[in-house]
Amino acid sequence: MTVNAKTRVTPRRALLLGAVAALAAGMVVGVTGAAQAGTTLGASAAEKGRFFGTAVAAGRLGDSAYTTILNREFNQVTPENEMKTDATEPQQNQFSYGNADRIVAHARANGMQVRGHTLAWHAQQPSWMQGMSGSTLRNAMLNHVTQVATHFRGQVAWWDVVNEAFADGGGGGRRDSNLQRTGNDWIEAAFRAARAADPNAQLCYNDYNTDNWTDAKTQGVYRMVQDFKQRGVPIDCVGFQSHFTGGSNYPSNYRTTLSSFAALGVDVHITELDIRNAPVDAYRNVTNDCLAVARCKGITVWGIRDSDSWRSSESPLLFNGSGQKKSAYDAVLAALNNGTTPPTGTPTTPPPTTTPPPSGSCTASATPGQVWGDRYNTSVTVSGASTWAVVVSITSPQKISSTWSGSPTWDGSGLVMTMRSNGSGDTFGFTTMMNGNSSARPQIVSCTAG
Ligand code: 9MR
Repeated sequence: MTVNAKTRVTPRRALLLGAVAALAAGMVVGVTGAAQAGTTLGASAAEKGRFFGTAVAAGRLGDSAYTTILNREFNQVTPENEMKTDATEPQQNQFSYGNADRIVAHARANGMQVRGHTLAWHAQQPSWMQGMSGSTLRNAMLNHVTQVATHFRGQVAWWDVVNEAFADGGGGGRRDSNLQRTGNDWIEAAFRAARAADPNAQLCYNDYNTDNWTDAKTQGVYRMVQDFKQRGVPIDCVGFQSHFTGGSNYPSNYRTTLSSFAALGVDVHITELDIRNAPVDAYRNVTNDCLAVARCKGITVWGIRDSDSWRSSESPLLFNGSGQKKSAYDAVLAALNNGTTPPTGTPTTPPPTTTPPPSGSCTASATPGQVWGDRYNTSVTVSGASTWAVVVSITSPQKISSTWSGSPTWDGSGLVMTMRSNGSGDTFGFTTMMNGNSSARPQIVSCTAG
């Protein structure tokens, strides 16, 4: 993937270009050497090493009021509907790329990167696919991934390979769907097929209601990404749709969610941002949360003007129906201009793994301790209960060789330890022998009070 000219403009180059343009216009400029604040979302985000994008509808590309804002403000686009399965393969093995190609051509002509959305999803399936099951569906899905990713090879920077595969609610498990019923490995199969078809595209998992770090759904996706990274399943990024309704579901721990996923070794993206009534504070905070996480590489809003939105009655976007900037726009631009440039090459420290507390339960946080050539320590701190049982699992062939400050019992495999409080406080610890696997780390499975 080549970096396009628009995102490659460095602050110094932007300053020089601005100075040259001003001189050409006969103005006298004082070059101070300080980077200028960006005056558009895309330019300002680019100065911070990020993108700022929007969902785009092919049907609106003929609307000059729309394209004026699009071309001025954004350096990334996501086709809102045009790359979904029903659009790209309306009849089995008959592919239809007209509208998607139009968006890609517009993006490339204007120096914008493209996020492909989406290759495998339970929704927006063409009718021929909806009725399929088993290996017939699995093969059809993999063929779709291969064909579409091949068609757009070199033109799509990121693919939402799989969209919305986890269930809402408390279980943290997968959503039931015809794809899920082909076998739990359908997601990794889709990622492998996408990598084979376009080795240079960044491959993302994308979902909604995964913003609150303590939600079971967030933890379920986290465990899947962690597992994929440990087993070498090709995944590069996680998208947080972030369709917020204002106060309640924009969680105060959103930044923790972004940084926790980033610490797994994936980029994180805010992929479909819109917020009911576009509150200034929430838009500012979301922007700052992204800027605070070095691997949060960009923000995409889900439409340009309120009138373009899938929920236009809630006026959730940055431009009103007349194309004027709203207060939330000013807040986002100011946050981008105040933001810091992410350090490059800075190692990320994994945050403690935390289990969400079921009601009446407790929370256990694991902190990495000393590491030797053949073994390492982990300490676990429990909050929310004075007596507790914490279940910890390790990865074979690793083996826990000693523990302290708790009473352990083991399952038959020796890989799952239940540690009970023994009156010595709220912290326990243990040593794990690596036995040749130096990368796996213990997982907190649950914390039960009492
Ligand atoms: O904004 C999209 C709308 O025009 C479509 O009718 C709808 C159904 O395909 O999808 C909307 O976009 C969704 C996105 O693809 C996935 N996350 C939720 C978005 C809003 O529903």
